[in-house]
Amino acid sequence: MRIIHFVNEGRSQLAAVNDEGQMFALPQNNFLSLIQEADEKQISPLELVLNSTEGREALSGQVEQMQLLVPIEAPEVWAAGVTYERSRDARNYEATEGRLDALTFYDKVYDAVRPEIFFKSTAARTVGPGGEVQLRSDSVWQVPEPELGLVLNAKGRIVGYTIGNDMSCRDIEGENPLYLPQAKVWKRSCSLGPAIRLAETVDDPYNLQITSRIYRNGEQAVEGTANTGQLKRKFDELTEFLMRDNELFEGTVLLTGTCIVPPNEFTLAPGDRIEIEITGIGTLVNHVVGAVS
Ligand code: DO4
Ligand code: MG
Repeated sequence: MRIIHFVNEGRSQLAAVNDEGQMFALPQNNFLSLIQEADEKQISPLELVLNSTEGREALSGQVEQMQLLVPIEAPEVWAAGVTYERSRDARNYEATEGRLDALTFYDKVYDAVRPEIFFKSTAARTVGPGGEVQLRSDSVWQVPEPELGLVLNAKGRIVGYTIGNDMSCRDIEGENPLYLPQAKVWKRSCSLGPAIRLAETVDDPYNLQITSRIYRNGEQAVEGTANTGQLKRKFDELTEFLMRDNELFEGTVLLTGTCIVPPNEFTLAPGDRIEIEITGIGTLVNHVVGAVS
């Protein structure tokens, strides 16, 4: 069961979409209200959705025709890093200008007990499906990072899964790891969507296929695939560290790290179209725009 947030006759609305593609209107206006209500009633979001849609007629139309909005206005988006071998190797390349001869802090964090977790975005900096992600004006090496996103309630329980794009500047981060916040956080540097798959309806979150494609001038420029089975960490391990001595807000999203990195010579350009697909969640599509001052 997936939850979408869309515009209907000028108003935003939620709907549940079952595996047959049938859509059912939900009374809650947004996903935050849905998880809050489920918490108050001490039932799972899935139970609440099933109770709310029981006996209702399916909506006409198909998800592909809807004007989708960001599925959750996450108060905070956090991200884990260097959780896949591919990411560790890419960071080592950036940080050593390709020398790859000495042990780096990326090697260390990959094997350490404590994972890398950083602050990525706020609701105001995050765009939704079909939205425009923006490039930084002071970077010449920018890439999307396709990631599985965990949607958490205030107690740190995973209530759903979504797709995230952790837009990143490889040159800024590679120059000095202390520049990480600038390599990761700026206007429209994060996107989420197109839907939230309710956690209880995912058979095995460690076996989800992730595919990323970047189109330039209508032609595919880059494609990559990976599987969440390649993740070095467990989701509970990541959420446990995020919650340590921290207050978690309802609807926080935790991105779980990238496993797909474009070839080293590739950098995003205005006009590019980014597609990120994850099994059972859908395809997140975003358009790249140049820096806007
Ligand atoms: O160490 C920097 C960031 C890593 C990251 O964002 C990732 O692995 O996805
Ligand atoms: Mg990342």
